[in-house]
Amino acid sequence: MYETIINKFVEAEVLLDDTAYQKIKKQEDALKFTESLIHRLGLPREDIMILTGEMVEQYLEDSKPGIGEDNSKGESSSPNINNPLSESSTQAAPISSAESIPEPDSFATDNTLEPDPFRAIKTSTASQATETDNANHATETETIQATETDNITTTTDDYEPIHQSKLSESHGVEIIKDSSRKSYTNGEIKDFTAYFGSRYHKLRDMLQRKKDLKSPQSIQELENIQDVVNIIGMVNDVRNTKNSHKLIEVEDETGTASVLVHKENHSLFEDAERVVKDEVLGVVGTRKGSLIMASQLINPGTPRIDEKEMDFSMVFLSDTHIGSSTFQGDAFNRFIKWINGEFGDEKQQEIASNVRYLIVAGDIVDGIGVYPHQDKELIIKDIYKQYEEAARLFGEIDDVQIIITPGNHDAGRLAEPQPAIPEEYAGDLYKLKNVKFASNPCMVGLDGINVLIYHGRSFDDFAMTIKGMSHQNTDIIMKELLEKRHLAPIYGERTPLASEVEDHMVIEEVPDVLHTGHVHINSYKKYKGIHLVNSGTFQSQTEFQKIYNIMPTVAQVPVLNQGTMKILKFN
Ligand code: D5M
Ligand code: FE
Ligand code: ZN
Repeated sequence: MYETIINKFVEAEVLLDDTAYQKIKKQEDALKFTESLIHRLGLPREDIMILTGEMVEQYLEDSKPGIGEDNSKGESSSPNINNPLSESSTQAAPISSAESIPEPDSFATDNTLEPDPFRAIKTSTASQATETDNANHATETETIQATETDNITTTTDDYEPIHQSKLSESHGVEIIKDSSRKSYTNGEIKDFTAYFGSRYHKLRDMLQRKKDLKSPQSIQELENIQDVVNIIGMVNDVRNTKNSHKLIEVEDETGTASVLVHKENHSLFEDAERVVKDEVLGVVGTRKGSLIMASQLINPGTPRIDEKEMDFSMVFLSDTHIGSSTFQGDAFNRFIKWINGEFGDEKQQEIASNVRYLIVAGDIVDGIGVYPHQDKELIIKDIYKQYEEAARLFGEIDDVQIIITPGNHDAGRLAEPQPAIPEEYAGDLYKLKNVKFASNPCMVGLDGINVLIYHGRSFDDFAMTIKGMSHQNTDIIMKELLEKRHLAPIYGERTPLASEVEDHMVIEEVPDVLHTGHVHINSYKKYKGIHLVNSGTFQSQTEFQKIYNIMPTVAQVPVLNQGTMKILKFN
């Protein structure tokens, strides 16, 4: 019942301070009292109002028969929009000091209007990576000097690094995390609960390492806390209020709470605009009734890492879409020749000679029946034959270790985490001695450089949900994934997620490289020492992509050559 009362005030954008809340609770029919009080407050107002105990007293006074009627001294007081209670009373004094934010006395955290130096969700100040062309007639090489995109000082100083990967002495391919073998689900509801429980606890552990969240309260406990509150919750819902503030509903194991972010608190509001459903978030704020006025929204975050030395190169591919009539076979053959050291100028051949690893991050083949009328665009209409062709092409690559992970066009389970492409579909590929298969997502160590590989299906959800995010700027989304420490937080939209007993999509270890694909558009940025790379495609624009106005960057292959990113063009 008290929740209903609170929700009524939330809907009306009225914050209750504690004395008001206590007084309302004491009323005989608190719900009815609430309704008539809200009615009296009137709607709409320009801003959120704070209801104090004094204002409730005043309302009670005014409601008494006879009282207030003879207060009029002939002056007609004009209605005060910020103080609707005073409309019925010419003695507005006790009420008039308690209205809209910001008001230091009634709004305890007036410092929320100041930019907070410990903010964990950061404004993206992405500066474009500068590109230098080393044009060549055969192929083109671009060295991309990534400018750092983050402000170093913001989160690192309140962060205790967790599990940072150390420079491993290991050589060769080490599969650090692969969910293929662990993945199982019987689709029961209890798995669903276990899945979100696993997500919550993994991320809560990370959040509790933050200075401001060392001893968070449970939501249930909040009722007894007057002052600053710190909670860790999973986001149930995020929406705009009538007056364009942000209302975030969070949940922990003890209950739910509504968190309000005021639109005039600009930097915090920007953070709130990047909040998505089902992420796990730390909230610091002040309690007003059961509503929390946020002063900080805190992400699990990613610490800055030291870049490791590398004396070799790794090549990033994805979305080859073999089997599609739009697969660019000629360009791909040039790529194969280059990686084998038989194509390109001297410099490019030298890069090729450094290459030890090739990662293919999903959509190796075009698959069958992935979208309506796809068969019209297929040159190979049999999934087995598509993988045979893939095996023929990748089989031409010598002396390079290849790692293949699935995408949404590949055979096998579609729900993420996707186990490795099953051998029954890709027998010939499995026969190749230099090919290893892993899940999507997975973490592999390549001579000690840890690469987190994720196809990127959740980019569709971010592009759809968050202002300023799109398929054209996946680097911004990748930064957000790292800060949220989750590869696909939004449940139930475009990214199918399997409710496993454990959430394998949590980014438990900070990688040296985050490699994604899916959007068919190359991107590269460096963020906190981490290389963020999207490897584009070898498929020209499809009819489907025409509808969505997706302009792919075709046959442009990123190569991390001894620590420096270069793009080689084969079209
Ligand atoms: O994805 C190829 C491109 O199409 C990529 O940019 C994402 C985009 N895409 C994929 N599915 C959708 C939907 N349902 N809506 C909008 N855009 C989409 P691929 O995985 O290769 O098909
Ligand atoms: Fe694709
Ligand atoms: Zn895809």
